[in-house]
Amino acid sequence: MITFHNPFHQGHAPVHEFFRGERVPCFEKPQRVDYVEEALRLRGHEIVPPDVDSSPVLAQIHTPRYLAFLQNAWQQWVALDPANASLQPFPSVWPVRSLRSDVEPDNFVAKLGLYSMDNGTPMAEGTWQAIKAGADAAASAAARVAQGARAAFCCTRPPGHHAGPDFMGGYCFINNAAVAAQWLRSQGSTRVALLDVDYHHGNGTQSIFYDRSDVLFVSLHGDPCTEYPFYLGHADEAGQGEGAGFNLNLPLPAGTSAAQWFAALEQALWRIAQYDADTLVVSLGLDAFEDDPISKFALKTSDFTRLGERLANLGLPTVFVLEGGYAAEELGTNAVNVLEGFEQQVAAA
Ligand code: SP5
Ligand code: ZN
Repeated sequence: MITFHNPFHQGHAPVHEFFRGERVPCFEKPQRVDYVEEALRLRGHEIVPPDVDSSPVLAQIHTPRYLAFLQNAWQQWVALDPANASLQPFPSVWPVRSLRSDVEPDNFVAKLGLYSMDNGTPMAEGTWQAIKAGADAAASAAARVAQGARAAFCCTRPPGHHAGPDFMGGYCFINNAAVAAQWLRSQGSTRVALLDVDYHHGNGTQSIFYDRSDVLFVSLHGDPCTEYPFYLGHADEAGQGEGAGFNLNLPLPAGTSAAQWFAALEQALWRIAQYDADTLVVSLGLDAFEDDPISKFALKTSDFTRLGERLANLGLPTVFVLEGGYAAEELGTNAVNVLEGFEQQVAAA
């Protein structure tokens, strides 16, 4: 399967995040994607740079003022004080209920809070270049599938599925899977299914498509009553307006076994088949892995092969987009297992 990689991901390399009030090393680190690319090369897969500009589609899924903020954020941070160049910006104030988010403040830290759902999404000097190239890689993978490829993989970081129309969060800035889905829509797909198998609910993707029926969002994830992102991802969120009935959340308790997880996957696949999707986007988080350091599902390395096989059985043109997964060394094997499970099943069919 062809892989579109992100030539600039290493420029997004913040050092710290917060855990229980203390600064700890970032879980979402450049080595994640380096391990995946190494495994892809070792197993003979083609890796190419992005070949399309995602800009037109970016403007359809994120607001203009949020995109402008992302593009200029680092420059504004350093303009506050040149010494900031060696520090990371973190938000410290947010417009929660009853406060206004329609007026963009001038103060940089206030803007950062306006456009953030958490303080867990650190930026670095190269963040904009990295996230724009990641969106281009997602659009490129979608373009290849729109041109007739059975499948393509977007191997990028930072991930995207927590990023909503006008906010970042959960290590995510631009919603790469939404970019892929919107690209497919612009190229003739009429019913896109977006399946999210990351351990964490894809709140950003859900929000982007919540009132639309042309993109069905289906997610398997840790129950938000106990797991990040906490404030979205419950089973009663079914979509609204035109989108009513086109959002399916399958929350599972922390500690869910692989057998229970695959039973929920069957429900997800059944809904996608019933929708009569013509194209599939997979938000491929690998943090359902048993040894993931921040997650609590129990998939083994061999289960990722089985996941790829099951996805292939849908018989749909498929775009895979890398999301989370923090057991960095094992990410390579787990990612390639999904893609090869998929390819082997296609070849056998
Ligand atoms: C894309 C993605 O997977 N984002 C996940 C964001 C999770 N953010 C909260 C991280 C909390 C880390 N908790 C550390 C627990 C160490 N035992
Ligand atoms: Zn995750």
